[in-house]
Amino acid sequence: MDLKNKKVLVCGLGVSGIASAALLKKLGASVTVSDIRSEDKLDLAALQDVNVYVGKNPDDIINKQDLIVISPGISTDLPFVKLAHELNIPVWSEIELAYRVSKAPIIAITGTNGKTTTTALTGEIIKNYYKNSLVAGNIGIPLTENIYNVPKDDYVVAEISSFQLETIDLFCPKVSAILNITPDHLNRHKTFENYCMAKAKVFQNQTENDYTVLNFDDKLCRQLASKTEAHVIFFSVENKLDEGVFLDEGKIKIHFKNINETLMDAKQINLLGKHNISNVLAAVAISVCVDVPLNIIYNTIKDFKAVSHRLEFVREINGIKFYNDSKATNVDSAVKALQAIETPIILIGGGYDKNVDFYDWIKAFKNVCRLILIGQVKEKIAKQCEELGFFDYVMCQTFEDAVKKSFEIAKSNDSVLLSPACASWDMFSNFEKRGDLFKSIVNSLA
Ligand code: UMA
Ligand code: ADP
Repeated sequence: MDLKNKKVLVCGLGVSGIASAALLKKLGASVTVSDIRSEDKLDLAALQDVNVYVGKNPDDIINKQDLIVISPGISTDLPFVKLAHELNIPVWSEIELAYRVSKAPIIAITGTNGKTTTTALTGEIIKNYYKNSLVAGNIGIPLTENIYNVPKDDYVVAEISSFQLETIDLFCPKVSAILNITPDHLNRHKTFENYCMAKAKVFQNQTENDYTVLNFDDKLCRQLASKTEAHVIFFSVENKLDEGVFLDEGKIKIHFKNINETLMDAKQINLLGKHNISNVLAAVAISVCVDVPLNIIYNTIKDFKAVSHRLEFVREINGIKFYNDSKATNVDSAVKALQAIETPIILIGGGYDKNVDFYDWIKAFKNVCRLILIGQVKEKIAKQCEELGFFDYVMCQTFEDAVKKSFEIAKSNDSVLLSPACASWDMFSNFEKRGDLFKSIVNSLA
């Protein structure tokens, strides 16, 4: 679609909306921006020469548009989105707009957990070979912000969420990857099936000239292999594969694209837990798909460290190790943290209710000697703990009290782990604020 002089409505003025509006202006569109927040709560300074419609949903102006671009945080269930569909006005997600203008091929990494870690690592590898590549997307930098400038021979490495995939049209990555699929965001997608379908959209437009990288160890991912037209490359920590990237007796092996090599020993990875080996295998598979030399892949992995708030080691005080896993905002990620730490654990958990249950998390409490519960969902978790016969929990009203309590209870050789299995939005504006406060309280305890 040639966007020159087209009337485009950008919905949501967070980072995605602002970047979309700026790009659309550059493309010559006539842009209106909207947000449910009022003008005094918005930072409109970055946007010039746009119409502004704020303080409510844009139902009244939908019929005047040629195209709607919506931010990922906006639910497609809202009446104005349905109205646009009824009027046959295309509704694009921000990543669709980015795809339409990109000269460079896109690597799209999705999954319930491990997206940021895998995107950050893959991004480092790709940039070490394709120097002008871009790392962006759900990782925090909107795809529309800089994608326009990436040369055609480099790559865009994009972390992609289920929210962003809901409203794609032609979006087609050269390489897509689905790392795993477990229940999350059910307050938005309503059913697990809808959530899986949103994830699978990442490969809906791929052809046999593209690659879909899938986790062989995750049953749902494995089953998706039959649904993509692209060349499937599996990765696996648990199984030796005829074709793919896998762990064999502690070594990472690559067996595809006429390569049959051992890349490295998994002990050389500076990340905790088997789940992180899985992330590394995915990054290797993606990088081999786009022909990065193995020595560059190896050297980048060897130097890569945990991204903040992902099972991040904070410090040791009196023999007690403190870990910040604030980004564990769902059950599966929190289970992985418990599996990665071998000492007795004082666990801090709870937060915002995303309409999931916690039984699988509680069943993984093998090393947990005390659970400290916080947040909106603490009673629900306590009830489910009791149903499963786990009574070693205490409740705290504030986050500060929870961290101090953990220090009081912990003994030398224990670990204190903030891995809440919940989003932070009941007490914090985001998981970074929660993790940063954890680190600063821990540092003050010393
Ligand atoms: N808004 C409306 N109407 C609504 C809802 C929201 O107008 O019905 C407005 C809000 O008032 C606000 C704006 O929309 O001004 C916020 O838009 P947004 O929520 O889409 O946020 P952005 O700032 O654009 O950030 C988004 C992603 N946010 C979400 O998906 C919720 C960021 O991921 C992403 O980094 C960024 O785009 C760049 O791509 C965050 C996230 O939490 C980190 N992602 C989820 C996750 O990782 O689990 C999916
Ligand atoms: P995402 O961007 O998908 O949220 P992150 O890399 O930010 O992924 O990690 C989020 C949480 O999930 C952290 O607690 C991290 O330790 C955990 N995690 C990372 N990789 C995996 C994985 N492959 N499977 C399960 N949990 C994971």
